[in-house]
Amino acid sequence: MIRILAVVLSFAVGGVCIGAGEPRAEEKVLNFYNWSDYMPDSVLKQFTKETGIKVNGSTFDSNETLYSKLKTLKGKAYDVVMPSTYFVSRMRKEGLLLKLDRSKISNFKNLDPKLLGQAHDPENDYSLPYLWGTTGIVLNTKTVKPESLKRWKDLWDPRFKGSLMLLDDVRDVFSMALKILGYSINDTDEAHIRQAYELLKELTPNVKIYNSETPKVFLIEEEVIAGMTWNGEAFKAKRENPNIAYVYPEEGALLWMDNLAIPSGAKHVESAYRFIDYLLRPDVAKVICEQIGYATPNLEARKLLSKETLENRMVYPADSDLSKTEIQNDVGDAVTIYEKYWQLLKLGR
Ligand code: N2P
Repeated sequence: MIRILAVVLSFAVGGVCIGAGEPRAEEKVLNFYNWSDYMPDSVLKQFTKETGIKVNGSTFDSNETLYSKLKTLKGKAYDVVMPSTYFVSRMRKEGLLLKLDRSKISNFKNLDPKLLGQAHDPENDYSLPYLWGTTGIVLNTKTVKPESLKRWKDLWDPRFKGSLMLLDDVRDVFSMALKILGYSINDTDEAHIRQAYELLKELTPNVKIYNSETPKVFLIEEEVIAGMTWNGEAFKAKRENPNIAYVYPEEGALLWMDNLAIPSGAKHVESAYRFIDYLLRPDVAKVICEQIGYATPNLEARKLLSKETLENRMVYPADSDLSKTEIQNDVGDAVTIYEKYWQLLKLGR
């Protein structure tokens, strides 16, 4: 009876039941958990068309949300996820990611060796770069003169009272303050993080909104006149509102990279490999870069990009834009210190 029930159940969940003892083919489904506004629909549709694999996409707006979902659901609900470098470190150390079988990723060869083998995953055993970018200053040239807003610290000017947007992202916001103070954005010293918090408290009167899900909307609709954002969000906003400009702050922009990974509890591992391999195809990576407005780590795709994209500093920073930048790394246990001050800041204490 129990056996019959098991067979019926496995059928009911949509599995292709071939018969006792034979391997069960994987369901043609992929559960993809990605940053919001980070993948063109056309790219997902094309994947389904080519493979017959249905993509169930859902989105998050911070690494912290992604991490807590993976923790609570033991990574079972998703097949492909997109942590930033510093969360790859944390997730792989905690056993949340599957060790990748490179033989299933034929397009690995297209990736820029300079962006592989980084500290967060030295052998890229658990993650592969998807896009990289910066966090910098955004402004609306109709109301703010670009010459008047060149430094992070300029955002503290009282003329911006109640009119700025900051990312709803603990590490980005604290990194800005740490940069102003001359510390590393990966600082783990509580005294320094506290100093950053004190500085950020002084910025509070200028902050109208914290948002990471749809920053471009607030920019397009001119609900804020300046602030902090990710380069691709400024790129997408500028497409619809030509007054939007992006500035690499003098103290240094923040550098980050987001990565494809398979959670250790993933149920559709074959689909996950096919998807990752598809995303690393040059023609696909090119469309992603051009539509989403972040730089691709795919060298073959880069060769296909228009001159216009390659020369657009909102997408590809010039070398000089990257002077003084630092890449965000895992801060280990200090993450709880950041969290504590972030909560205080958001509560206005
Ligand atoms: C896009 C999110 C960019 C990710 N909405 C920043 N790491």
